[in-house]
Amino acid sequence: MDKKLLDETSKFLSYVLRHEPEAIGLELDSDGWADIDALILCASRDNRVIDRDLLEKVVNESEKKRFIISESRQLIRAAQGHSTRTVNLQHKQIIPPTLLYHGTAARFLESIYEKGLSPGVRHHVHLSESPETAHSVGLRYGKPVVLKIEALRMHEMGFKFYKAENAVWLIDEVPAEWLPLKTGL
Ligand code: HQG
Repeated sequence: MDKKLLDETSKFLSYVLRHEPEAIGLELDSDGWADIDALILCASRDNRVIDRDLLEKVVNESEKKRFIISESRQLIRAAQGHSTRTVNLQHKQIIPPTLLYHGTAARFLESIYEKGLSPGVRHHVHLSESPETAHSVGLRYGKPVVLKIEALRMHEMGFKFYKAENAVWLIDEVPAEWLPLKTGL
């Protein structure tokens, strides 16, 4: 199948399953699930031809495992990254590894060191297990910088860490005092 079609459909799914379901008249439940038949119908009203075959391919071929289809094969949701307030995904709270990494762009550092890492429009700050992944996340916004976060120590101090179904780590915020010393960047 055409890679361009897969990419476009993936972007469309991110948009409606994470951010603006109402843009196509779709309803998500509080766990973020959308009915697949309803999604296909709403998309077709928006002049987008999506069928189950295409959806399954996007889900299976997403390297980041962005989307999940339910066991019943009737529902689909984004694993993480939501901004829509209608969804309140209960991620699994678990003990993090010693270190986690946040990838960002150099131009954000001044504000980050002033205010700490905040989720912005999303529901959580995103962290990765590997510095390489964090590096590629940072690349999306400019000159990448990888911030090393002492996750286990934060957990011991009472911060809650969650892991999404696609292995992205989530935290509500990282206060500035938990950021690595700027001189070490
Ligand atoms: C930055 C992708 C200024 C933050 C990736 C980031 C990820 C601040 C940007 C997932 C700040 C938000 C999430 C502050 C944080 N001042 N800037 N106080 N606090 N920032 O895209 O983490 O392809 O919402 O560093 O792989 O970049 O969508 O978050 O640069 O897992 O599946 O504000 O998105 O996955 O940007 O990326 P984002 P993110 P998908």
